[in-house]
Amino acid sequence: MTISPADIESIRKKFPVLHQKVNGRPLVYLDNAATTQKPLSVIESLDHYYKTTNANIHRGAHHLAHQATVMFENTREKIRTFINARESAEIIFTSGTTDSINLVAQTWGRMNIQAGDEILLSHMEHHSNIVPWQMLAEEKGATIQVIPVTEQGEWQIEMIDSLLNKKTKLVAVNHVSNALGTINPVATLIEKAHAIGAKILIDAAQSVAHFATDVQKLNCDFLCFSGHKMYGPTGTGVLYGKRELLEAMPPWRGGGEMIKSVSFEKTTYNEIPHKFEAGTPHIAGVIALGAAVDFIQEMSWSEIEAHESELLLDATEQIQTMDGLRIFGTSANKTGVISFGVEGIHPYDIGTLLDKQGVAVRTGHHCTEPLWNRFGVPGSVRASFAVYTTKDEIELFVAALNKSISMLK
Ligand code: 7TS
Repeated sequence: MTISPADIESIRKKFPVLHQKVNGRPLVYLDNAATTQKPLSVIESLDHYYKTTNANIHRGAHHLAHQATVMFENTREKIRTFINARESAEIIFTSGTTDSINLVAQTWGRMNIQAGDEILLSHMEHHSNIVPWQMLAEEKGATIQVIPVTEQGEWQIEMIDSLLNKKTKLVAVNHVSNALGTINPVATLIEKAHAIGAKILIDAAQSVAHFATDVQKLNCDFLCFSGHKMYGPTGTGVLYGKRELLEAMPPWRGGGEMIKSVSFEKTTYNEIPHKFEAGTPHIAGVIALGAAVDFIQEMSWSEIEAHESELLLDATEQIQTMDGLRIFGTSANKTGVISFGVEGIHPYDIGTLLDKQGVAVRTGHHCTEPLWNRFGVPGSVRASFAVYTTKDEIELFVAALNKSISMLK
């Protein structure tokens, strides 16, 4: 069941930023893979917290400190339910996906990766799921292996069995590609990784706002995502990890909150999740992330998925026949992301002309340079949808694209 146009209108009313003109035209915001806009409930949560509650958490004996702690921990429980983790201690708050991946690389990674070991990534990873592993591999003398990507923008599945071997200690892949929109068959890879004794991290930055995530069902070891791509504030993120792994990992950043006791002779560390949350976190942001989870859960996943895939189908049908246009990522399993190029035209020029018509898209390499090298192009134009995107906006985008191409040819 999809969301009715009337319901989309009432959803849009919750997003003040959408109701403005850009360059004299109604804003058509199609850069949701970079960051989603925020509903009033999230904005008001931030405002309300600073107006009524602001205090530091976990340490104060006073009323406001207690209130702030309860609200902060309440979001941890909401996130636990949201991804179906066993317990809220398995939810660590970070500043985003990048921070979460670096945390795993610098703790689990430094403890478990040795010279000669292999880390398996895919050719469609975001730089933040490549560079932390390269830094680790360089330090340890380990090597990076890569799952190749097909012309359709899918993993070359038949290569996986030969890439996984006794030396593979970690697999780190995204659930959904930010550059292509491909939904990757992570469940199969998780099983295969475990069969050879490797751990597996899922970069869920582009999936958590678009379909249900169940970490117990997936049985992944780690899962990372950002608050700002799921209608929540920037500067918030999550690392999920299985309890036994988190407990065995050394702490990363040292400071307040992450300790049990400190002396110059010996410092002992706090329990999880606090062991990994040194210093004052983005308290207001985490509380507002709870409001973002509530916003998503007011809808059903089947409604969100049906709406976003209708938009994808609609936009794909209309643009794929345009002269010289090539869509990158043509898998049957995709979220609402269309990446494309037009022969003889630089993506940046299309993006600039679309912007002049009020249409916000992203152009460039989208932090996936190895992927574009594989396709032999410098990057793409990317339109990405959210639950508030309408069919009318797709029409405006298509018309603006047609006009831009005819001006540039
Ligand atoms: N992983 C994936 C799959 C992503 O899409 C991104 C951000 C990240 C990791 C990093 O997330 P951060 O919140 O820590 O920055 N992707 C994009 C994008 O596609 N355009 O801008 C940011």
